[in-house]
Amino acid sequence: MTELENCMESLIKIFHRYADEDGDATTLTKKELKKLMEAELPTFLKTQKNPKAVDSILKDLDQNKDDKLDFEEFLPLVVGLSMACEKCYMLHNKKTGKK
Ligand SMILES: [Ca+2]
Ligand SMILES: [Ca+2]
Repeated sequence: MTELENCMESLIKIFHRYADEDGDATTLTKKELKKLMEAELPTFLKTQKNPKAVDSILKDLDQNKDDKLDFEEFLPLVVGLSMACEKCYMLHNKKTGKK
């Protein structure tokens, strides 16, 4: 498998690992999302000063308003964070380049 294929597989595996906790592996409940973010995105979660960050993230992403995230609803979080990371990466490169 290629590096990108591995990344996609990891993403799917991580989603299902946490989604499976209540027996319904197709969706993440708020509790499962919180666990996933605490374990897999601790750095991002630390930058969120709002203690209800997970709640508002869930609300933002939950398209069909069932208070759960399916894989399709979960992906924009990863995409959004990746875009933010990429910006930081570019910024970081620029900064170190200037020095
Ligand atoms: Ca679940
Ligand atoms: Ca939903």
